[in-house]
Order: sequence, then structure tokens, then C-alpha cells
Amino acid sequence: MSFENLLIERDAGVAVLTVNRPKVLNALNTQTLDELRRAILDLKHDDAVRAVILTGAGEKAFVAGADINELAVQSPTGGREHAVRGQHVLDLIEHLGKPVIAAINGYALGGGCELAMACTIRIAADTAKLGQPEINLGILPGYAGTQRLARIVGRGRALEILLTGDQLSAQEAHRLGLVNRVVPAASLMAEARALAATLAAKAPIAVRYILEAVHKGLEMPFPQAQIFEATLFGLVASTDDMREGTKAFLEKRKPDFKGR
Ligand code: CO8
Repeated sequence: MSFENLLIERDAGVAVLTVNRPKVLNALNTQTLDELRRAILDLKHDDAVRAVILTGAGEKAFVAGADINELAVQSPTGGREHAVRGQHVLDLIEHLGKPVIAAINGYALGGGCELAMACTIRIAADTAKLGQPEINLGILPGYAGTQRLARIVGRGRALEILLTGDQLSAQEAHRLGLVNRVVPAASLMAEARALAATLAAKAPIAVRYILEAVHKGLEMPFPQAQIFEATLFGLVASTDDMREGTKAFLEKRKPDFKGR
């Protein structure tokens, strides 16, 4: 599978996906979104991949948003289609069934912040800037940013970020819970790779069910979410990895999970 605007590297259970349009600060045009969709589906079905890192090419940007050249000429129906397509790609990332770490190496604005929010865990370089500046273009986020941001940082904080369009420093984003960690820019990829390796060594089916229990469960009424969790718990009890995990504990050794 070859891409024009995306780089993929796979090593020891971890795939690194890099949005590669540094001349426009990795802005997401239609083609890049489609390449992301294809790459994510490919990684979903690759059993050798157990964790993914998503980042941007160059030192300046993670993703500076949707490509404003395309937004400037969109029609109402085209704009709706574009938003639905983008939402679908971000849903695929959220529901990949494997952890996706956003390594935020610079600007994560608009669609870039939305992309990071669809990831499982966000690590930001201390030089990164995050925000939803759509309001300054006379538009609103269209890749579910209004929804994910409010769920991550709370309604009041989300409204302030969305209505001012202000850029947040990495430290401020961390204070608000928008990013999990802030690290020196020079060690961002090393930190992301170390976390990805840790997650890649966990039992893949249990990882998948935890992601499902949290993401799907949060959209259900609490009693149904509890039953959903209990059902997944019952299912995971059928796996070789459960037997290996419990046996390894009792034998005082590290487990070797196979994803079965
Ligand atoms: N789209 C297209 N080109 C971009 C984008 C973008 N989002 N961001 C930067 N670029 C281009 C610039 O035009 C510039 O190109 P050129 O060299 O040809 O002039 C190049 O990248 C470098 O950028 P700057 O010279 O502006 O770099 P600065 O360091 O001066 O500024 C900023 C960096 C602050 C990041 C600035 O580039 C900026 O404000 N960019 C736009 C940020 C933004 O508004 N993002 C939100 C876009 S809207 C969006 O994401 C909506 C998502 C949902 C859409 C739903 C579907 C309808």
C-alpha cells in the first residue's frame, strides 16, 4: 500500500503513521483523509500491529487543521459530505481496537486537534500548541470536535476553547486534561515509542475490550454499560491470554500474551 501524504513504519508490534505534508503544516486535504482511512483499516487487520503512534512530519506541526484551500470553496452539500467523511475516519481511529498514541509535535489546530482527540492517549511536546480556531474562519469544527472536546475537558472549558479559538500551550492543555503528558520536544518520539511498546506487550484482546468498554460504555446508560462490561469480562475469560496472565502471576514470571 503506497501513499503520497502519509508515511508508515512498522517495527516490533508498533506502527508509526506520519502525516506528511510539511509545506502546509500537514493540513488534511481530502486525499490525506482518504489515505488515513485506508492506512487505519490496514492496521486494524494486521495482527502483528498491537499499538499505533500518529504524528506529523517536520518539527512545526502535528496537523494544522483541515486544508483551508478546500474549505474556502466548499458548497453546503460538499461541506456536509466532507465533515461526515472526516468524522468517519476519526471514528475508525477511535474504534481501531488497538491503542493509538498521538505524538503531538507542534500545532494541533482545528481538524488536527480533533484528530488528536480521536486517539487513545495524547503526548505533547512542550512546544506544541492546541486549539480549535475554526471560529476565526467563520465556521465550527466538523470532525466531531464540539463533541469530543466537551467530553474530554468538560462543557464550560470546551465552550471557551471553541468560542475564543485561542491556541493553548502544551502545559495549559495538560492542565485541562486535553493531553495526558507533556515532554521535552526532543524526547517526544522516544516517549511515544516507549509507551507504545508497553501497550503492545499487553494482552491484545483485553486491550480491545477495555477500549470498547470505555468508548461504547460511555454512550450507554450506566446499568447497560455495566452489563456490557460484565459480558466482555466473561468473553475475555475464554482466552488463552487470561490463562497465561493468571498462570504467569502465580509462577512469578512475565506473561507472554499471544492475542488468543
Ligand atoms: N490549510 C492549508 N494550508 C495551511 C494550513 C491549513 N489548515 N495551515 C497552514 N497552512 C499553510 C500556510 O498557508 C502556509 O503556506 P504558504 O507557505 O504557501 O504561505 C504554510 O502552511 C505555513 O504556514 P504559515 O506561514 O501560516 O506558518 P506560521 O508559523 O506563520 O503560522 C499557524 C502557523 C498559526 C499554524 C498558521 O499556519 C495557521 O493559523 N494555520 C491555520 C490553522 C487553522 O485555522 N486551522 C483550522 C482549519 S479549519 C479546520 O480544521 C476544520 C476541520 C473540520 C472541517 C470539517 C469539514 C468541512
